[in-house]
Formats: sequence, C-alpha cells, structure tokens
Amino acid sequence: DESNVKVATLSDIHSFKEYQQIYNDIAKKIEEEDDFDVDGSAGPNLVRLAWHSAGTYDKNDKNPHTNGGSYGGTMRFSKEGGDGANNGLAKGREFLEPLLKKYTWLSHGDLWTLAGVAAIQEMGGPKIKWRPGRKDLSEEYQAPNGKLPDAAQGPDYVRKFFNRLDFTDREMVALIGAHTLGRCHVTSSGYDGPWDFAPTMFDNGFFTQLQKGVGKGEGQWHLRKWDGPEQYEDNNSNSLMMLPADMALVQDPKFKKIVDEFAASQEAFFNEFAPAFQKLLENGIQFPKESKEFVFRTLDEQSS
Ligand code: ZEM
Repeated sequence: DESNVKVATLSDIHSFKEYQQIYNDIAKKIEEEDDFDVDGSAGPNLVRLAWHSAGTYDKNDKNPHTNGGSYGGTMRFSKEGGDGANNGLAKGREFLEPLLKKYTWLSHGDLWTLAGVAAIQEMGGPKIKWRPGRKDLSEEYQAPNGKLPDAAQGPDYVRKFFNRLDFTDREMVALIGAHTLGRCHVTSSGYDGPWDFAPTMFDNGFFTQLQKGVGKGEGQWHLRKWDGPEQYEDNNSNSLMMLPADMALVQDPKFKKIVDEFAASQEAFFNEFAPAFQKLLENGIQFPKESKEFVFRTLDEQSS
C-alpha cells in the first residue's frame, strides 16, 4: 500500500542501550571537534539538519513521494540536498557520516533526528522524547524543493507555513526559539550573524532579545544598512541579528503574547518546545502503538 510507506517497524528497532551509545558518540564528537564553526560547536548545524530533514512535511499531501518529513533521509540525494535552503548542511551530514559506517544498520533519518535531539540536550536544552524506526527511502521520495520557509516573510506567511506542518501558534513560536542557537552564514543563506550572545547554549535568549521589538530604544532593533538581504540589527551592540520572519513574532499580537511568556519563563518555553520538536521529527511517520519513547541521558548525567 503506497500510502503506508512511512511506517516505523518494531522488528527493525534496536535496544535503548544501543541508541544511547549512538547519542554518546554524537555528543563526544561534538565536544572533540570544537572548531566545526565560528562559535565552535557542530550542535547548531545538527539541530538545523534535523529540522530541515523534517520541515518538508505537508499534512495535506497524502502522496508519500512528495509529502516530505524525516522518515526517508532523502536530503542525502542531490535534488533535496541541493535545495538552496539546505546550503551549509552538507557539513553536518559529513560530520555524522562515520556513525553510519560504525552502525551499519542505522538509517539516515534516525541518525539525523537523533543528532538533533543530542545536540539540543547537550547544549542545555530540554529532554526530547525520541522514537526510532525511520528507513532510508529511494530518490523518488525526495520532497520537492521550496518546502522550507522563506526568511524574508511576515506573520501571515509564518502562521500558514507552520499550519502546513500541523503546528499551533504556541508550537511554532516555541520552535523558532531554536534560533537561540547558532548563526546565519553569508555563504549559506546570505544573512549574517547570531541571534543572541550565547549561540551554543539552548536557553530562552532568542525571546529576551526579540521581545524588545523595532525602535530607537535600548536593546531594540533597527534595519541593518548593508548590501545583503533585509535583516535587523540590535541598537546596543550592532552584532546580533533577527530575520524578518523572526520579527514577525513581535508584529502579530497573538505571537507577541507568546514571545513575552517565553521571555519571562524559560520553563514555559522548554515545556512547549520539547513536545513540539518531537512532533516535528515524527510528522508523517506511522509509529506502532507499542513503540517506546526513549529519553536519553546527557554525558554530564552519565558521568556523575
Ligand atoms: Zn532556522 N534559520 N529558520 N530554524 N535555524 C537559520 C539557522 C538556524 C528560518 C531560517 O530562514 C533560518 C527554524 C525556523 C526557521 C535553526 C533552527 C530552526 C538560518 C541561517 C536561516 C536563514 C542559515 C545559515 O546561514 O547558516 C526560518 C525562516 C524559520 C521559520 C520561520 C526552526 C523551527 C528551527 C529548529 C527547531 C538553527 C539551529 C540555525 C543555526 C544553524 C547554524 O549553523 O548555526
């Protein structure tokens, strides 16, 4: 049955211990290769890899050849991998490649989503429940290009985009809070700079920065004067950035209320983010009722 391709089969699933081992290998590799990027860690790139592997999903498309999601690991093929939105992610995929050699039974989809979970947890983020069972699919299952979001857009676009992925306002605001991590690279997206001062710490820093909105005041934001695409810059340091699609979250009153809530409470942000990120990584996949949700221990927790 064509509509039932993206099924996680229990018989293919390995033990919790084995996935924790893979988690540990990823976490240690992140620690060891601390010259991966400007800010050091490969973590932010891996979170973006997990997100882009899943963010092609279309809840209204029942055709498994085109409806995207993380199941098939199809970003390894040139059409999806070559989508401009995926610029810079080959580096993350190559970083993870040795794990596919070591764990020959592991699928790309399981590896990339597990790496995103490991990166978030190791950078101080919430525990994300994770389930295995994705399988590599062939080239015929690459999502069409253009399924990932356009950073130049405003609130209506953002809401519509994340509705396609089956998310509520609260979930979408929380998910974009992952911009507390990493930075924009001129060579990848054309945009430039980090969103907050601790780009390898998963915290609510994105919201405390964003909350201030556009204006002339302390810590507020203005349009950057430069040759690149339209982006915002902070009045205090002129070194942080916001995309138009980030600023959308303070332009829409419903979004703004949620931004204020997450800026005031990191706990509220984490509580919304963790299940939303799990859902993002599982969109379009049928998991058997008996499938267990794994919660991995961080390296820190294992050493104490
Ligand atoms: Zn991002 N994102 N993103 N994002 N993203 C970038 C970087 C990162 C948008 C977007 O255009 C961009 C989500 C949502 C949205 C991360 C995670 C998540 C960059 C910079 C752009 C342009 C890429 C570059 O130049 O390297 C838009 C428009 C979004 C929605 C409206 C969601 C949801 C995410 C995860 C849950 C992360 C971690 C990065 C940083 C990557 C890095 O290499 O540092």
